[in-house]
Amino acid sequence: MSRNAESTAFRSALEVVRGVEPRVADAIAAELADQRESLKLIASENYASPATLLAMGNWFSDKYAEGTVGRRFYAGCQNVDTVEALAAEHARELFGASHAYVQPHSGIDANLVAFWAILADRVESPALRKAQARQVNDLTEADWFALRRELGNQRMLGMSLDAGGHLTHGFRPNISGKMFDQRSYGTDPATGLIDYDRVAEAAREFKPLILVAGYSAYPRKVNFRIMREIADSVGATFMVDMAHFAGLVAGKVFTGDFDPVPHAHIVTTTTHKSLRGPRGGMVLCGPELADQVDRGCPMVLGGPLPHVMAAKAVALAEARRPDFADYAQRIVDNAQALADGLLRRGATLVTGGTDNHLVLIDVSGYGLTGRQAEQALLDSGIVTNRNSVPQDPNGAWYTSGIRIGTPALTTRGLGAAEMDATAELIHTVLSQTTPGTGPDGAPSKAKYVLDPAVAESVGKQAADLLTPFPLYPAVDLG
Ligand code: DSN
Repeated sequence: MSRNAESTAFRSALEVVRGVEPRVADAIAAELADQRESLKLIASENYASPATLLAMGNWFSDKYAEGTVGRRFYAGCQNVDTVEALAAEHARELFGASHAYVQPHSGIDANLVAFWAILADRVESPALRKAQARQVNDLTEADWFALRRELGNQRMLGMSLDAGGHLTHGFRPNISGKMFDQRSYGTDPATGLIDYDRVAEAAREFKPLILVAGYSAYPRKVNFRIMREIADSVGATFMVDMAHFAGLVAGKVFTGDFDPVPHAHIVTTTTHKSLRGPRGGMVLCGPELADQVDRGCPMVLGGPLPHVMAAKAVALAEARRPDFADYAQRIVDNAQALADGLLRRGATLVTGGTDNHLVLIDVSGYGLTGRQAEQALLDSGIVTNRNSVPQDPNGAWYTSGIRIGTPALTTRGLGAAEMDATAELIHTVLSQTTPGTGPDGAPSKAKYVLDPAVAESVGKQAADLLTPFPLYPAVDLG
């Protein structure tokens, strides 16, 4: 697409929206302006291509398509079949998987599809068969307990949330923690790294039906070959949630023991993080689980989102191009440059560095909670999110960590020099912020004090850093 065509497309779209509800058009334009101006370091976010964004804004949104390609519960799905088949084909080719299911609307949906596929494959349960005929959301609490009794309180072993795992891997307030009798493995307190011997020991003791690997805040590679051996040693199904690092797998930065696809029985992912596609999810598996995975809708999902599947096909096609491998490598190079810059300036990093796309700063070294640090950085034009660190004394709300990631800034074109400058800006803000007090004068985990002149100066430097790397440079909304 020519640069002119991109600009015309987005301008025309906004003009049409503005004709109906100008406030929505204004909010869309304001979102682009905000994203252009902010130093976005949220590890789970990215910037999808204009082609991916445009593939979502069309009449595919109007179509119901429950079922799978060629076996729909609605007539007239021939064009949806085309885009779903294309997205699945690109996914299979990109990741070397024998089966891809591209309907999940999000990461949790992808994980629920995988959980139910594994249960259906492994457990004989009349209640489960009954449940499969209905939407999961229709089940009452009593139904859930009956189902769980019949399924024998199946067990799941996943990485704990504070060690970097994800809430859908069995965290109690999440449905996964209610579906399963769950136990978690953590990281070595001395190194912050996964201790595979401890995982094996937990697996031997607990004998899970499912062993889950994957993370949202662990800054290191995981050895999936070893994890598979552990799963096999206790007869568990090995599932990997690669949502955060799918782009690094697609770009062949994670290969061999670190590529989950050849080692796991089933792999789930989102499509919008390092993979740089539209918001959504996906499941990859071998032939054994394919039929059950394809029952995702209606077992777990509502009608598929054909417009998003069209965008997944576009983004996956982009990820198959040779330049995506270069992009994926630059994500990791940038994360390492950022980590080195922070370490040189005295920051404490969980595990002492990174070998993926993210860095986890333990901000207790600056005398701050994650919440204080997050807000002070935001005041200074740096967008991050607070995150627990292992054995976090401040819990999941205030936390002691700041998670930063490089997929988005790498998409804009920033490199090692800009990462070092970013480390300097982060360090400046964190070292000049002090904890504040509440109205009663008591220490507060949320309040903080940062000289507005420092915030303004850092904000200006952050904006200057971005100036040579415009976001969506071809798009001029006028
Ligand atoms: N919320 C995503 C993240 O930020 O890691 C994961 O679901």
